[in-house]
Amino acid sequence: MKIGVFDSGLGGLTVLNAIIKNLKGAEIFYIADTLYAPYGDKNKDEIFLRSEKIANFLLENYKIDALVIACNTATSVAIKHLREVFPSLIIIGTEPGIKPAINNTKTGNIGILATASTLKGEKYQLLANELTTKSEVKLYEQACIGLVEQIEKGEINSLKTYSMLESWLKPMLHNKIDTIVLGCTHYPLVKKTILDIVGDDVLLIDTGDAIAKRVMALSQDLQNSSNDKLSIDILYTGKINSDMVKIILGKNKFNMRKCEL
Ligand code: DGN
Repeated sequence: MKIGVFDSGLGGLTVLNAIIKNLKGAEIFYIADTLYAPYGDKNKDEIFLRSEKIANFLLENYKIDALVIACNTATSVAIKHLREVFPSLIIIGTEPGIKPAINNTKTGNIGILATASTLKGEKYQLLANELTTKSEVKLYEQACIGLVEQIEKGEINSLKTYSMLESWLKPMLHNKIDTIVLGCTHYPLVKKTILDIVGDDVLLIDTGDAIAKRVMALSQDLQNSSNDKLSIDILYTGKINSDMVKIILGKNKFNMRKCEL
């Protein structure tokens, strides 16, 4: 099976990690669209255009069987559009795990950390409305402006990143949240810092595993999924922090090169 995965940068690698943990063999082509990152402050048309270009590139060059949008922002804004433009491509999106958060919360107060575009996006709004009208929970949404940029720079443990997170999380603690949804695929990379601030009693929900399960099911369905070798190609459009890529992917082997699209 050939799988295309994309994000604006490093964040989608947290999803890629979850996918490869569960898959024996596949050819994976990951695009870090760093030249156009972050997506969080781009408008709808720009995100449509980038998503479309990336899907086209992966189809033409690598004949992918499925595309994973490893980015909440691009999913929230553009998945509907992509499915219209590429009706025969299997497209798996990423969305904040509000449902598992509702199942977990005891206080009824849930924190949602995401980019401004995700929170404004139609898909997120519909999901949040639908789920909160059916239950008693209250969502405390926080657009984490600048956090993706900190992570892209490799500032996972810096003082600045800590105080940004603290300024968003302290008010949430005040509101007795016991569950936090990591609504951006970059945020699992600062999980430790978040837990340092909120404490281990708060559950953090990220969506990598849920997506990996869907990819697994797909690989069993697809007839050409029998290759038992795993190959990972990381392509990037602008600059990339290659040390961070190595840290995130750990001992997994991968090829890396720049591409123009
Ligand atoms: N990893 C992306 C997401 O899940 O939303 C970050 C998007 C961005 O570039 N801000």
